[in-house]
Amino acid sequence: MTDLIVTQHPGWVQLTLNRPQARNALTTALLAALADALAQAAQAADCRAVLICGAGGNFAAGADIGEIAARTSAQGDPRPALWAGIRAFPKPLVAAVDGYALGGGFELALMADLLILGGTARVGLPETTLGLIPGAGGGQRLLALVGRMRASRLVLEGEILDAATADAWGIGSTHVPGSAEAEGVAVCRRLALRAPLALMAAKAALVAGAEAGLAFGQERAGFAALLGTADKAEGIAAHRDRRPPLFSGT
Ligand code: CO8
Repeated sequence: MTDLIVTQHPGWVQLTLNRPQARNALTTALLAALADALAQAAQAADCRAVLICGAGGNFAAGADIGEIAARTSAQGDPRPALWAGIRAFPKPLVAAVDGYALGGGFELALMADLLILGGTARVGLPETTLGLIPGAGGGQRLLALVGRMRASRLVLEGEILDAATADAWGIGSTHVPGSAEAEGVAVCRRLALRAPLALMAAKAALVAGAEAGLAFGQERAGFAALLGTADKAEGIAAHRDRRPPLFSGT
């Protein structure tokens, strides 16, 4: 079974995260497959938009916690370059969020140009619950969307929002009562009929304007510094044992 299903449609491509047994948690291998598929879609003249969705009723429950547990230093970590590759995709990127989009999964959805919230969507950045912080720019992108106080509820308190609240806060481009994936298909069909050069130029300007001044480097450095802490080890152990963590601040 492949972890990323690539489906070609007329004028657009659908990428389905396919680790439903692990709530589509993003392993390095899955991130690499995603970055590679997007690089190919960027080059393909017959692809004018990409839809990312998840198999089994969830988008993605974050970076793979097993991998994060094993990594105690940022040295040699291939993931920042993979995230950068995903972010550099120049054509319209649509994220269809059904079920959970947490941690790195929500960070991925926040990189999209259009984020569709389905009725079951649940979004959050619970990294601090694990003794970590968002590491792929998600905290910064959320800050830009909802402002500092609301971003702090997710980032500092680990709050998880339902679809209606996320929509009310301006996190989604669209909120549908049913399937986000079905709505994403409709959106990509429309995008595939629009002027591709104009869409790329428009996306580049929107991203540049929205992301100017965000502290991506500081967020990434904070994540890297926390990888080797006792609190990260305790946060992940507590998550696995389904008990409240006891943090020491070391
Ligand atoms: N990683 C690995 N496995 C996972 C993950 C994950 N993030 N999430 C769920 N799974 C696995 C579980 O371990 C479980 O496996 P098994 O059946 O073998 O025990 C299976 O998926 C099903 O999980 P649950 O039984 O917990 O399913 P529920 O439906 O009860 O709950 C939840 C679903 C709420 C999504 C729950 O699984 C959960 O809380 N998951 C963890 C969410 C989380 O903390 N995410 C943040 C991870 S840290 C992160 O994303 C950092 C990003 C940094 C990016 C920068 C990199 C450079």
